[in-house]
Amino acid sequence: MVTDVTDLYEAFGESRLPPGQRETDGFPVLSKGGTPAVDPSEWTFEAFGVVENPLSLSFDEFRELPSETQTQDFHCVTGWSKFDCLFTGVSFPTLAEHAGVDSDAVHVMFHSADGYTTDLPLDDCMRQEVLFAYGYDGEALPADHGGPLRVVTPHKYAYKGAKWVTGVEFLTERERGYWEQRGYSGTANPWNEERYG
Ligand SMILES: Nc1nc2c(c(=O)[nH]1)N[C@H]1C(S)=C(S)[C@@H](COP(=O)(O)O)O[C@H]1N2
Ligand SMILES: [Mo]
Repeated sequence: MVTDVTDLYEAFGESRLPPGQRETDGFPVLSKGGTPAVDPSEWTFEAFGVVENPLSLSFDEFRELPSETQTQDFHCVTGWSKFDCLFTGVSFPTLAEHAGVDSDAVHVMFHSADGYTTDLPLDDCMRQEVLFAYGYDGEALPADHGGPLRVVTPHKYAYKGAKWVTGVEFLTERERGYWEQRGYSGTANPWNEERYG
């Protein structure tokens, strides 16, 4: 079963294509450096910070979590958007439930194998369409696009979606991620053109 969430823009703006964006057919690769070598058999995923049940999962264990497949749009802050991406993975709320997030958690930091980090308010993460994705188009997520596991955030600019994600940290106050420390928006709503600041 595939859930189509490409209508989520209706909660944010008039048009499916956010202002200042152009639609692209391909799927560009955008990374701050190269693609890190991640061996899925060595890889572990951690959920930590203010949680009752810190998680440390192998890739096989991660894939035993309840999963879903969604059709989503993808908006890069540099100006391209890709419609109708088919991602399979575990929703953020499902993961948060397994970790038992404490009631004083308000913010989230995602950590990646290439040293990348990105942060979001917890409320912006607790949405069904925020996925820890290991599948793309019915296949394993390609390494260039963040395989074995990445985050996707169709309601935000895509820099909020950490590729090669190795962990999610629950915080009691905001900390800033890689691009957020360099002037990019903390909230990154494409329909308000929250690119900087
Ligand atoms: N770990 C990591 N995640 C990352 C990045 C990165 O450099 N490292 N770049 C971000 C940016 S700016 C974008 S637009 C998307 C690009 O994803 P793609 O290469 O699959 O198109 O990944 C985001 N996640
Ligand atoms: Mo981006």
